[in-house]
Amino acid sequence: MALWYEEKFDDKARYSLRVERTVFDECSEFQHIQIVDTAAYGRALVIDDIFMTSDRDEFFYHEMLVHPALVTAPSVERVLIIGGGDGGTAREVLRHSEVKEVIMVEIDGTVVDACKKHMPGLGAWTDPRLQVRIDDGISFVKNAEVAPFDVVFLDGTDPVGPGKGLFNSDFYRGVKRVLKPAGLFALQSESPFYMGDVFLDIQRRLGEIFSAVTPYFGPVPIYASGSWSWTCAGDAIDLAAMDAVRLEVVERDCKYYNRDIHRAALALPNYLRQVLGRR
Ligand code: SPD
Repeated sequence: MALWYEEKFDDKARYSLRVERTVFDECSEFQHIQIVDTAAYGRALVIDDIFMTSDRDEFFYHEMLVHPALVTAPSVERVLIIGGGDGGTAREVLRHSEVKEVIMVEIDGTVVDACKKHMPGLGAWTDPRLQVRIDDGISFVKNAEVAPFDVVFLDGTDPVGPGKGLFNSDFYRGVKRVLKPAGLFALQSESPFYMGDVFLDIQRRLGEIFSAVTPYFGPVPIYASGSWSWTCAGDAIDLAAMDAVRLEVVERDCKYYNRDIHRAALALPNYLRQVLGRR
């Protein structure tokens, strides 16, 4: 009999994938981590029963989290990633040759070890510019004595488990503390359709801390509803101003991202213009 793995979006909807084999299943100090072979998406990482990423569709999510910020930030030498334990975000960041140093602060070493072993294609773990610290990202941005970053990425889970604290204003203030004045903060901001309340809450909180907040949109097939959003925030950002050289180099090898996708992703659908008061 076929085994189906189910993510419950809420009490009204679920998403099911046929699983051929479980390759990793462990509860860490923080969360339940599974790596499963699915018939539709290949190998997939699941945390606390929520699909995080899969070999087949990960490029949508990681390219869209990373490149809009990295082709528009004034400089990209020093990059901080909070979360991102599967390695996909760091891999995309490291594709930019102007990036000199990437610090990734991931709370759960079990995710890093499991992904290195079972989903090795996701990461660029041997790149000497990458430094992985197994530590709490919330306290890192609040307390760490570090030189400021050009760009900070948040690549966490949904607001459950250890990921909850990554969706509040204190954390966002911490991010601002470690950013250069013209720095840029990019994060995944959930499904605007299915998790509209979380999406709006993120926009509102960021808007109280940064002078510009720009959401943008794209597909991530394995996530709730498939319609996803990311957001860039900063005090001096212009997501429409793409650096021609960085763009040219990076878009060549992307599977999803390119300059047309970048421009189109910034378009606000009417239902969101209305709720965001941007009519
Ligand atoms: N609904 C799941 C959202 C998860 C976002 N982060 C995924 C991690 C991929 N690197």
